[in-house]
Amino acid sequence: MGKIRKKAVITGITGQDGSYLSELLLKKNYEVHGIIRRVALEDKTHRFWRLQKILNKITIHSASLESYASIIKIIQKLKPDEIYHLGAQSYIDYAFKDEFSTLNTNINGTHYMLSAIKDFSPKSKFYFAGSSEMYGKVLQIPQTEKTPFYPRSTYGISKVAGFDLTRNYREAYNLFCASGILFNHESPRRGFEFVTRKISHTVAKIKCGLEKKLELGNLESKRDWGHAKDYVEAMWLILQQRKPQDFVIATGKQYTVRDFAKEAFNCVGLDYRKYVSVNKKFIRPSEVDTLLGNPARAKKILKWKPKVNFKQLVKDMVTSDLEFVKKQGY
Ligand code: NDP
Ligand code: GDR
Repeated sequence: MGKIRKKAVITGITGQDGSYLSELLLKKNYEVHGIIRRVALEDKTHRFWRLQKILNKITIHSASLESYASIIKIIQKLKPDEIYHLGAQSYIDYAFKDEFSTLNTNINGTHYMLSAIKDFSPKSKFYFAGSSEMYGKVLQIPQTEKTPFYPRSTYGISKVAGFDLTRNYREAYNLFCASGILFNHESPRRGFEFVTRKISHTVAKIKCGLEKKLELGNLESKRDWGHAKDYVEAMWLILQQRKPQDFVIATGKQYTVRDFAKEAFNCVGLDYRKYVSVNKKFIRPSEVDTLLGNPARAKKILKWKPKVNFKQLVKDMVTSDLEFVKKQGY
């Protein structure tokens, strides 16, 4: 008789992290279930691009993070061992454009998941995708699990609310609910609207003669950038602990947007100063100027540390986008 497979449910499975996490869990012999919204099911070619290779190994369920009724049906039926709640409106520029839906999806979605677990599957372990954006206008450098939050966007506010809800369900109902406070993590599967992918993709287009310039916003903004493949490993480790606890997941190193652009152009033998300019339309109404995490606790307790450094990350993204542009022609 084979060992019983652990069952995991992932919201946001079509996203960058959802796809890497699915691959990791499949490698660990989990039964992987994904919750997907209807609109995505209707546009499989575009929305499922990150999952193409594993689509026949996972089970897809259609539900909406905006509907409690649709969530409970799935949680009640599956009673999974682990739930990774990654589904969210995650792009900060958009959070400024549509504050209401960002708050609704991110806060209610998390609340519905937690409430469904409490009432229908209290043994499930729950992971919440917290973010360094919760620190916003930072009150301490570097940021640890004890640094107070000061969010600067409705996205950041929604993540603080999700973090507090997760902690409250842990304390009030004795559930295994834990948050990772993840700093920026990137990869060739990053969405095109985020700055790193915008840079790597445009660099590839410039190198192939399909584009002439790269317009960015705040070049001096500082981020602690890691590789998504390393960060989904940390999510899994957080749910393997005996006690539910929250962890900062970061590299402990910081670079500016300018550094990222410079390194990306270097990868193809070009000087970024000839191509990059600032366009005010990409500057945010309230910016998070600097983020730097201290991952000491994760290192000590989870035995986690990032394997990919900044240079390797940039190279991975640019190399992959060169292949992408050559193949797709855009
Ligand atoms: P992505 O933006 O790549 O993926 C987001 C996922 O959420 C997609 O599957 C998307 O589905 C789903 N989603 C978005 N809006 C809704 C909605 N209204 N209803 C249901 N599902 C929705 O994000 P990442 O993979 O990069 O991030 C995963 C999680 O981690 C997010 O919660 C993000 O906020 C958080 N996070 C990310 C960090 C990072 O640097 N990447 C850092 C810290 C936290 P669809 O395909 O249908 O649009
Ligand atoms: P961020 O990621 O806001 O940190 O959120 P993003 O890549 O969008 O911005 C990083 C920094 O770059 C500056 N910037 C630009 N950003 C974009 N998108 N486009 C530009 O042209 C540009 N020029 C400069 C931004 O102002 C910012 O300072 C990401 C998301 O994945 C969140 O979901 C997650 O929680 C956080 O990371 C941690």
